[in-house]
Amino acid sequence: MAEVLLVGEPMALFIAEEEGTLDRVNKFTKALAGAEANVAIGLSRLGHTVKYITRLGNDPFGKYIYEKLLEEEIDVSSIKFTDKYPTGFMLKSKTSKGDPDIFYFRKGSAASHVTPDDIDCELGELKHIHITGITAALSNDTLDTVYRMIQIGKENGIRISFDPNIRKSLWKSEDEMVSTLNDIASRCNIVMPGIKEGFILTGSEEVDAIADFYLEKGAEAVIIKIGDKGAYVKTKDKSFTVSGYKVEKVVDTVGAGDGFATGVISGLLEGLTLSDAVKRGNAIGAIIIMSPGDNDGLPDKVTLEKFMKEN
Ligand code: KDG
Repeated sequence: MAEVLLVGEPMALFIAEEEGTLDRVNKFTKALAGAEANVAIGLSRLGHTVKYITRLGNDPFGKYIYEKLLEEEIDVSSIKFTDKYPTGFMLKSKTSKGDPDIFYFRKGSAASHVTPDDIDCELGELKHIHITGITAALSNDTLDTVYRMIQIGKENGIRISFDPNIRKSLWKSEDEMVSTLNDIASRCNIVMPGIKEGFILTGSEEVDAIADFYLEKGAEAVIIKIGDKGAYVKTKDKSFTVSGYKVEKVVDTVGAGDGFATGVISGLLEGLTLSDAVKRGNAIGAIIIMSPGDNDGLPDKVTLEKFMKEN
């Protein structure tokens, strides 16, 4: 097993080349999406070994995604192909203001049929498990898989980070979403919500209260993303804010949270302090929003160091 384990749904992503509503756009560029795949790519580019588990349809999107992950030197040895279900895909609009619109074609996809048995039991070098709420939302099987990952982490003393990554359209109801995501969060070591997600999940707008909510439930560290202001961090012993980086021109905000998680996880794997790991998270979060894709902007070590030195 690699240093980091991720399970998720990768999708073909079609990025609008012109502004306007998705039904009106004529030209799209094909890319790869999927929160966990983004983090896997980010970590691999920074030199970490990553195992990514999913199921893909035996179709052109599945082949495209598999090859992309291989190119990124990710361990894909446990990915299964199926003739029964298709690979999901999604559309993303182009916008100069705020977040783009997205539309999914993923219901009943191959990845939503991932089960706990898809996870290898051999641990080897495994040091970190990263989970997002997207995998939890896809189906009962993928939710069970998330709990299996947590069990593996807990039984073997492996650090688990959790990004709620709220996607309301993937859940049956808001109540179910909130209770499930909070239950998962309470079993993980590091919880990383965005401030708006923190409000949805805890009912509080205050970073300190959001952090306390999860610390009281058992998390060791809560890291709340506060947009261009950076991130607020709280553990049992201390709390602090790590300022964000200035971004010249925001091209596309999607993927910022995955870039942030990449920075935090890689920093911790390399022995950085929590504060320095979060600083790296802020840096990668800033770099990624200057590119149109969800992961094309993820830096290698040289690019990351240059950005952090110059900004
Ligand atoms: O975090 C970025 C992801 O949102 C994106 O790549 C696609 O996984 C995705 C989703 O479900 O929105």
